[in-house]
Amino acid sequence: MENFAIYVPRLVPQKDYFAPGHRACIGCGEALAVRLVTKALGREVIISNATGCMEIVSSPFPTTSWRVPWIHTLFENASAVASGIEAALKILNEKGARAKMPKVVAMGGDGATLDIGIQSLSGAWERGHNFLYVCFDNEAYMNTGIQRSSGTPFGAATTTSPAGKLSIGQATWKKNMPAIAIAHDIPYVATACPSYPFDLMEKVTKAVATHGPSYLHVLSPCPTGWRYPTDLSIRLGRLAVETGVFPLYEVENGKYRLNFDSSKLRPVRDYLTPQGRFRHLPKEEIERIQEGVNKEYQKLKRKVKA
Ligand SMILES: Cc1ncc(C[n+]2csc(CCOP(=O)(O)OP(=O)(O)O)c2C)c(N)n1
Ligand code: SF4
Repeated sequence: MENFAIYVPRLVPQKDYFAPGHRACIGCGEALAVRLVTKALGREVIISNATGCMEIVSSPFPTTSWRVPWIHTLFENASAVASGIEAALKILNEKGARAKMPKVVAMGGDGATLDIGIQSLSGAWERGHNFLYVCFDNEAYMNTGIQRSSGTPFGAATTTSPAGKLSIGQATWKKNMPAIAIAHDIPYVATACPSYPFDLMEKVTKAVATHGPSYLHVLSPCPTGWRYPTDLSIRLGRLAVETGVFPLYEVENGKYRLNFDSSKLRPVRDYLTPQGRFRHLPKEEIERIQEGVNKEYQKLKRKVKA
């Protein structure tokens, strides 16, 4: 602990732009992710934030947790609003009104990003707007009561994909949003997790230094929706990476790099067992998930080698 006190303040900005006192659940991985992202962004930023847990817990009237300019947007237009802010700043800059351009960042949950906001995000990428989009992926629509999204993994029980005699839980495989971002040929795409804070903050810094659109997909463990004890969030994020369920990688101008590579991944069982949302899964379904993870991981490794 003493070592942390000496070294961490030298490595990490001490100032927080996401203030404590917000209403996130105890142990929320998403709130930690937002705190780390905003630390790395610093003060010179404008944030467009879609509806979802982080917006709800941070802005109960008349209070706010945001110590930077922040606008609450709808699900469907967080990227359109960020595009408009970026375009307006560009004009102001050209007219000489501002010496320095603040960074522009849009953010939302997996429902806001993979489902409802995907068209305005795709349009912004197509037009080449210079902003970072961060998806905080807790793998369901948590804020309205744990409904499944297209980011919910196969086999997870949610309130709209309940496990039972006739149902395995979520019946489809998780939508691969980073692959969709990469297919837009944008200059920077990366995955991250608050369980690896330095990796996460470095990627934020890199993404906002990129000219053009950048995308960061952050796995955000959620004790409430994933049904695990509140002190396991960091452990669960690490297990997602160590099992290959959520590989940490980045793609810079089409070049893939794995940030955490293990010659021998842990079995996915280690990641699934502590979570109540997978409690009902029989052995053969866990094996099926293991096969899916192996296949996707090998596919990623081939891209890294190419
Ligand atoms: C167009 C629209 N549909 C539905 C809602 C209701 N709603 C508010 S938050 C939310 C869930 C958000 O899920 P996600 O984006 O994954 O963020 P999380 O709460 O999980 O962080 C829903 C469905 C809404 N506000 N707007
Ligand atoms: S429901 Fe999950 S993501 Fe939302 S505030 Fe609670 S722990 Fe965080």
